[in-house]
Amino acid sequence: MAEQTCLRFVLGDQLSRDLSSLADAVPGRDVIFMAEVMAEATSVRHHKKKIAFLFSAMRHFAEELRAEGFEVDYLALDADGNPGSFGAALAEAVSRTGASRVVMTEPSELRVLDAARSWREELAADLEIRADSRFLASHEDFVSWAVDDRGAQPKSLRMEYFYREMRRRTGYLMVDGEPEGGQWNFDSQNRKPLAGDVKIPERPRYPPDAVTKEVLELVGDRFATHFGDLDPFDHPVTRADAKDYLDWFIAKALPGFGDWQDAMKEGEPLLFHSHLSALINCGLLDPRECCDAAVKAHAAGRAPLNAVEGFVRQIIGWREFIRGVYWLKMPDYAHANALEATRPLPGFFWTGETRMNCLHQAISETKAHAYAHHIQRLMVLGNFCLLAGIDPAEVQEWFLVVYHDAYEWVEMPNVVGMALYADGGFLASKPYAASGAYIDRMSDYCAGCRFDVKKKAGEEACPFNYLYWDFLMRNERQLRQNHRMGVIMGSLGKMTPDRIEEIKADSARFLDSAEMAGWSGT
Ligand code: FAD
Ligand code: DLZ
Ligand code: SF4
Repeated sequence: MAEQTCLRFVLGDQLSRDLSSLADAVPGRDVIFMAEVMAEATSVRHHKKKIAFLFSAMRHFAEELRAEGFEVDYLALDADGNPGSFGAALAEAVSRTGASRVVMTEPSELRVLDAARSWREELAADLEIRADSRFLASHEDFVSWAVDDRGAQPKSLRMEYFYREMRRRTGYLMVDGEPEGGQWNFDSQNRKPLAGDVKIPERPRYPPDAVTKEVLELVGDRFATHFGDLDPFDHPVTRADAKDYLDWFIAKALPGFGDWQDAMKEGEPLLFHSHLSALINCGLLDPRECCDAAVKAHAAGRAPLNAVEGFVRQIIGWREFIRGVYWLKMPDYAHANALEATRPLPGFFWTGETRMNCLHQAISETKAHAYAHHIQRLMVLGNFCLLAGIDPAEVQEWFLVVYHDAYEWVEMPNVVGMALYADGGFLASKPYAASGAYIDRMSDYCAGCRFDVKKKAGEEACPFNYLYWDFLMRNERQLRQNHRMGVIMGSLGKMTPDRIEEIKADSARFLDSAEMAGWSGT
C-alpha cells in the first residue's frame, strides 16, 4: 500500500531547514504547505517592509525546498481564491492533497497556537504540533528554572540568573566551570558614548532579485496604507545571504558591539549592532550558530570579550528569557498595567513629526528601516511612553506594527516588562526611567533639538526632564516600595512645594498640548 501523504505546514517565522516539523519529511511522499494570508498580514497593520521581508523570505525558502525535491504547495497572497486565513487555507490544502496527517512546529505566539489547536476539531486529518527546538531552552527547561518545587509561580524573575544557568548549560565563554575573564557580565565597559572619530562599518546590501521585486510590487499595491517605507529594500531574504551577513557582522561590527552598544547617533541607525533579530526570529539564522561564530571570533583573537559576552548574553540570555516569560505569563500578561497608564499614544508616533529630536530620529528611522536599535527602543521610545503614562496596550500594538523583528512573544515582554514596568517589576528590578541627561550623554540628538536639555523648567526645557519627576510623583505609592528606587525617591521627598508645583504645571502643559494628541489618521 502506498504511504500516506503527510502535509508539513510551515509558518512565516519557521524558515529553518532543521525545523522539527520537517525533520522526518520525505520528498515524493510529503507535501510542504506554506501560505500568505490576509488575516495574518493584517492581524496588526504591519510595517510594509516587514511584510515584504517575510513574504520574500518565505518564497525563497519554498524554492530551496523544491530544489531539494520536495513538493511545496505555496499559497501566494494574490492567488485566486486565497481564503485569507491559516485555518481555511490549511483545510483546503488537506483536501487538495488528500493528506491524512498534518505536522507543524508550535507557533511562536499564543494567538496562533490557540487557533491551531482549534483546527483539530475541523480538519479532515490528524494534526501533530511539535516543540520548537530552535530555542535553546524548552518550555519545560524554563518552567523548571522559574517555578519552585511546589509549583508556586515566582513573584519576579531576573535575567542575570537565568543567563548564568544558560552559560553553564551551553559552555559558552566558560573555563573550568567559571566565567571567562572572571566575570559573568562586562556591561560596565559597554556604555561608551560615540566619539567623533569612531569609524562605523559600512553594511553589505542585498539588492532585490526577481522574487523580491514581485513581492515589493504586491506589498506596495495591497498594503499601501500600512506604516513605513517600502523602498529602498536591501535586506537578506535567503539562507545564503543571511549567513553571508552574519559572517560580515562577526568580522566587521562585532569587535565594536560592546563598547558602543548603548550609543545613539543621528543618521546612523545601526552603529555596531548586529541587525540579526529579524533573521533569527524568522528562522533564517539559528541563535546557536550566531553565538558559535561570535565565540569562535573571540577565541581567534578577532573580537574582545566585552563584545562577545555582551552579544552572547543578548541571545542566550535576554532572547530566551523573554520567550520564557511570555509563555509563563500569558494570557494575562497582555493586559498588565500595574501603573494604570491610560493616555493614548500620541499621533507623532506614526509620523515622526515632533519637536523632540530624539523621538523624531528614532521614529523616522523606524519608518524608513522597520528597525531601531535596543537603546532607541528602550531609552527613547519606551522611556517616553513610560514617563508620559501611555496605555500599555497602545504601546504594544505600535511596537508590534513597526519593527521587522516583531512577534508577540518577543515584543510583549520587552514592552510590558522592560520598557513600561507594566508588570509591576516581574521582569525588571526598577523602571527604565531617565531624564534628558541620559539621552544627551549617549547621543548627539540634543544638539539638534528645539528643546534645551540643560533646562529643567519652562517652555524651552527638555520634556524628559520634568516628565521624569512627574512620573515619579504620579507613581510614588508603588515606587516607594522598590528598594532600588530609594535614593531617587529620597530626592523627591526633599523637593520644595514650589518646585513640585512647577514640575506638575510644566508636565500638564506638555501632556495636554496639541503635540500629544492621539492618532486620528486612518
Ligand atoms: P543586537 O543589539 O545586535 O543584539 C543581538 C541579538 O540579541 C538580537 O538580534 C536579538 O536576537 C537578541 N536580543 C537583544 N536584546 C534582546 C531582547 N531584549 N529581547 C529579545 N532578544 C534580544 N526584539 C525583537 O526581536 N523583536 C521585538 O519585537 C522587540 N521589541 C522590543 C521592544 C522594546 C520596547 C524593547 C526595549 C526591545 C525590543 N526588542 C525586540 C529587543 C531588542 O531591542 C532587539 O532584539 C534588537 O534591537 C534587535 O536589533 P539587533 O539585531 O541589531 O540587536
Ligand atoms: C508576520 C506574518 C505575516 C505578516 N504574514 C504571514 C503570512 O501571510 N503567512 C505566514 O505563514 N506567516 C506570516 N507572518 C508570520 C506569522 O505571524 C507567525 O508565523 C505567527 O504569528 C507565529 O505564531
Ligand atoms: Fe530629546 Fe530632550 Fe534631548 Fe530634545 S533635549 S533630543 S527632547 S532628550
